[in-house]
Amino acid sequence: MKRVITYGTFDLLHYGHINLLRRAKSLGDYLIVVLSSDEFNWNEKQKKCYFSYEKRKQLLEAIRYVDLVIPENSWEQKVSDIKEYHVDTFVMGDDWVGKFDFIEDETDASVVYLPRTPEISTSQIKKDLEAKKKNQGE
Ligand code: C2G
Repeated sequence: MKRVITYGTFDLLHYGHINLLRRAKSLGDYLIVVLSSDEFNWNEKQKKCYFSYEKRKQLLEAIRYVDLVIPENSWEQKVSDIKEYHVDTFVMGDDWVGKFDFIEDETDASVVYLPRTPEISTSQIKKDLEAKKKNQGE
């Protein structure tokens, strides 16, 4: 069984995330999503999530490509996660290109960066909602 792992906040979940998860799963048979905890998001990424960890986990677990969701509590857990779960392939969107190459030196896993889905992001969604609200107000 080929195991794939990926990391992220996945809030607000959108089709860019789904594209990433679908392609990640296509690289193996079992996809582990390591989901950033609320504390990790706030302390390390200054991201205030719209949905709590539990709600984001519930959403991800409903996605056909996802087999397991576990928490991400630190930047440093990737090597131990990969070893603990016998992961063959580590996948991230290419906005992270180069940032995790060390994983190939420290584990048996290969590192794959997949092209991001252009034009969609959580900040874009929030901007569009703000603009719509403003237009309706006028
Ligand atoms: N993504 C994508 N296309 C988008 C938006 C996101 O392919 N339009 C990908 C990102 O490249 C990432 C994944 O979806 O691989 C999750 O994105 P985020 O939730 O923004 O995750 P991030 O904040 O990058 O956290 O330790 C690693 C971090 O936890 C990654």
